[in-house]
Amino acid sequence: MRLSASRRTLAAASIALAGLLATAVPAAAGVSAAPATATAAAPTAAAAAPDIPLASVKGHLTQFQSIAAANGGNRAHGRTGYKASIDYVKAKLDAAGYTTAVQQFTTAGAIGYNLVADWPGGDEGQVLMAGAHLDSVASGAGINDNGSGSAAVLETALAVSRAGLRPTRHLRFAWWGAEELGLVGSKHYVGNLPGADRAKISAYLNFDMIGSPNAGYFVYDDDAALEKVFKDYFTGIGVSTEIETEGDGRSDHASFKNAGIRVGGLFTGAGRVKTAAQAQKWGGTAGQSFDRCYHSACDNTTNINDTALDRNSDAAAHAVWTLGTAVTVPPGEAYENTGDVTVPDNGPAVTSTVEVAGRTGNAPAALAVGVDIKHTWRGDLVVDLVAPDGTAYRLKNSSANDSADNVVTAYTVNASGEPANGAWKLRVQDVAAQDTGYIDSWKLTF
Ligand code: DTR
Ligand code: CA
Ligand code: ZN
Ligand code: ZN
Repeated sequence: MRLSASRRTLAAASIALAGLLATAVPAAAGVSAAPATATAAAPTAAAAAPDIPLASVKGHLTQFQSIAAANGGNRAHGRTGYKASIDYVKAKLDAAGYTTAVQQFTTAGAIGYNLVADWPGGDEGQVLMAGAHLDSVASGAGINDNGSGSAAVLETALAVSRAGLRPTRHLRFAWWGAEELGLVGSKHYVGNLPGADRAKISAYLNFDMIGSPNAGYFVYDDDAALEKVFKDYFTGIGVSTEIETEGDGRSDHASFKNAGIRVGGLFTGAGRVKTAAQAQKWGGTAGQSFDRCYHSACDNTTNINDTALDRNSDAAAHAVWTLGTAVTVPPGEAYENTGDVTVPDNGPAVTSTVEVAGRTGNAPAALAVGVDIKHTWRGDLVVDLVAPDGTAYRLKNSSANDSADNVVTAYTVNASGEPANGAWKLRVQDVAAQDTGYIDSWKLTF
């Protein structure tokens, strides 16, 4: 927080007073701080996920509707409307700088197509995938099922390009063919992926029906850490969620899960009926199915709940940004994330994630947390270590008097009550206007 001249005088006085009173930034229980040393560098930092514009997502749905109208009323496998859908999505991604590939396969006597788009950069040994099936059933345009997921994944990929995101993990997006015939496209992709390449996929996120008119907010519960990324997002916007219970195997994530790959995803419901309790918390109509046009001709652009589509599109982007800038470090002593994360000035907290895996037991009573934040007037900053179960350990409080730059400090936290494995986060918030910065890197040493 940069001060005007008059406020600097006051600040100087209060610093002197603070010195006399020997007050300091109170260290939270179990946390001690080594003295900070300051260095500065120009950041090219990754921000938090941007808002995904609903209008852009709906623009893609309008295109899908037009494609269906021009191709016999559907976008089904083996029909011209499906290949036209592939061509539309591919053109957008090629123009946005993606490396795209169309994978062919044959089923039900017709050629099917998967579209795979890689965002250049990131660790090729840690691939984060997000996908959606692009095909509809033959009876209609398939706007909610699954234009909604396809459009949200497309717009998230385009947002990555607009942001010039430099993720720590390599990002790969995919649109599957012939899901409606039994997950055929995604099964073909996973089945033809060499074992070594499958092992590089950190997670696959699936989005199939995320704009249902009588929407529910369901999160896949196949993987606790991935489920938490989505649940935390919805908690942050005040929306409660339920775990998706319409049964495993019902969409393309099953192709990945069956190959031992971690999966997560979102769903707003299909033919099942919304209960009174669900209507109470989510709105909509009890006793009516989540999507009355499921697999029907009326699954067109009027068959979308804008609020649900918007929320789920933003949640998808949040997950891609969060998981895309996280790292999974093989078992060892030090676990570090060097991805830059912009800290919004006087704004919401941001996090940088390190996934610890392969350890046994709890974290140590003297867990070393090395922090490197480049930020002028570091007194603006509040810094916490957040354990995988959400427990927060305060590392640094804000201070109106600490005008020095950068937080380059080694903290020690008594984390002996926390299981070692899981997604640990460094959470940083700038709580005062002016002065900006970014998380440069941070490290856990067990
Ligand atoms: N199989 C999907 C719809 C569907 C039904 N249950 C779930 C659960 C999770 C995701 C999707 C679905 C389809 O008809 O495309
Ligand atoms: Ca949005
Ligand atoms: Zn379907
Ligand atoms: Zn579907």
